[in-house]
Order: sequence, then structure tokens, then C-alpha cells
Amino acid sequence: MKTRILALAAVSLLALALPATAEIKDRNIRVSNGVNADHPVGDGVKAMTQCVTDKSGGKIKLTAFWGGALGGDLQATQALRSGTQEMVITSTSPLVGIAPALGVFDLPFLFANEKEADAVLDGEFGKHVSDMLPNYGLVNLAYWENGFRNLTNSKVPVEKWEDLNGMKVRVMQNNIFLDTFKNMGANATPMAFGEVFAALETKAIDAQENPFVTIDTSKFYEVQNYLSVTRHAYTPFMVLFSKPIWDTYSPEEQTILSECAVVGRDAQRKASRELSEKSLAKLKEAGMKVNELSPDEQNRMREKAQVVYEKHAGSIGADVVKRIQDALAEVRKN
Ligand code: TK8
Repeated sequence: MKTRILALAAVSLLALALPATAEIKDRNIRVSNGVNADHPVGDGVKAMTQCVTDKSGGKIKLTAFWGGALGGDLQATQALRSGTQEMVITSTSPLVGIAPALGVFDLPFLFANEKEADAVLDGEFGKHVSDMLPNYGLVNLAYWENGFRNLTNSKVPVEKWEDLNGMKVRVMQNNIFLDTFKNMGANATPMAFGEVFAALETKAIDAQENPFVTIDTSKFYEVQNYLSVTRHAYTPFMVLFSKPIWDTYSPEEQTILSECAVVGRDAQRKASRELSEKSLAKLKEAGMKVNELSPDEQNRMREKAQVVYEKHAGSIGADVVKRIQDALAEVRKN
């Protein structure tokens, strides 16, 4: 008996003495995206990958799959929940069917600028939403930037909300975006991102809305004539990890991935904001006719869209809507 206790003590001491790297195993993490590698998400993934390699001594590897190669946002997110894929960088909007509170980010004209968005997403409110996700089999490592959304179409310049009347506008798959555009008279069509280019090319739809950098890197300028700067919503990306797989990782491995997702976040946001103006210039050079809504027309569109808040506060969670409005009020005080 004495020998067994001594042996147990020896093993325990040995385990304590082992370097932390023993807790870092060889891992191959697949991370999928709906955008292309030249989108600023590519800069974020590059920075995160370098960070993970450095901190794990090369044992943890990230492999990125672009352009929806592993399925769209919702499909990839479901693969994470079932533990068949490790990671996805996805917009929040298509996931409202999984986590209704995510719809809060789709409320029209919620954020006025990137500074507000960063402060709310990286602050208590963003954590409050992230803390809901393990219940759905997901871990959010960081918020990256999709960005402020603007409308493109193949028919007419949109200078006021009434110009949307009857226009077939593709929207992300959730009822808040659907109602935002239906409420302005558009014929709104929910559709996965991967189907948008072909639908525009065949004129199955007239219009779509995305940030400049996405319109650029997904080459929508090849099949759209008009760009109207509306900034009608700001969409975050989430860096989601499969919780079933996450739970098999050691605390050291989890810390490396969490810290490096934030390193990636800062690189990705920087790249997104640097590329945005360049993308706008490229869209003009590519022949798109660009118009900015006048401040009056932006206010009219904002007022027209307010009814969406009342209609969807219940499905999002009235407490969630109030919490983000309080968070914004706090940010705006400073
Ligand atoms: C890319 C999408 C895209 C989003 C959309 O996977 O669906 O329009 O803005 O960025 O998440």
C-alpha cells in the first residue's frame, strides 16, 4: 500500500513538473468563410493563424476555406454545433433562427459609426450576447467587422426609400431584414450569400446590400449598375468555435485561441477600414453609378424603418433591445 501511495505521489509531481506545452496537442482547425480570401477577413485569419502558430509552437494549425466552400454561414454553424467542423467566421444575421437575440444587430440604423459598434461589441453587451451561445453549442471568440451595409441594384439610383418600390432585393435570412425592406415597398427575398452573385447575374433579383469591401471582393460590380450609400445597418462577424470540440481542448489551448481571435480582430477591423474607401473608388472605376442619400433622405429612411423596432423587439427580446440601447446611450455620453 505504501509503495502505491509513493508511486501515485511521484506521478502527480511529474505531471505538475511537465511543461505547459504538454497540454497543447497537434490540432488541425478548419475555419470556413462565405467571403473570398482577399476580403479583410483574410487579413484577420492571417494574423490569427500567425499568433496561434507562435503561441502553440506550431502544434495548432488553422486552415481557411473561402467562398462558402464548406457551406454558407448557417450550414457551417450547424456543422459546428454537431461537432463536425471546428470554426466559422459568420455574420450574425443568418443565425437568428438559432439564437433570436442576435437579431438585435439587424435593427436598422442601430449604430451610427464604427466607434460605437466596437465599444458595444467589445464591451458588456457583446459579452452578454456571447455568453448566450454555449447554450446553442457555440463559443464566440471575438467580434470582427462585416461593416455598414449599402444597397446595390441593376435598375435605378435609389435616392429615397420610395425608390425601392417593387424592387427585388436579396436580404440575409431573417425576418428583421425582410421587414426592413418590405416596409419600404421592396419585394424582399431571403437568400444565402453564396447564391447572390448568380441570382443578380440572371436578374432573378434586382438588388442586394453589403459593405463596400464585400461588393468589391465578391465582384458584385460586375452584375450591378447602381450603388446607393445608405449605411442602413452594421453587421458584425462572429468568430465561432464548436463547443463540443472546444470542450475537448485544454485551458491552455482555449486561451491561445481566445487571445489570437482578438489579435485577428484588430488586424481585420484595421484592414476593413483601410480597404473600405479603396473599394468605393474601385466600384466607381468599375463603372458603378454611386449616389449618397442626402441627410434628409437618410433621416426619412431611418424614420420609416423605426416600425421594425416595435415589430421585432418581442422576437429579439425586449430586454436585449433595451440593454443595447442603454449601452449605446452610455457610449454616446463619452
Ligand atoms: C458571408 C456573409 C456576408 C453577409 C451577407 O458569409 O450574407 O450578405 O454580409 O458577409 O456573411
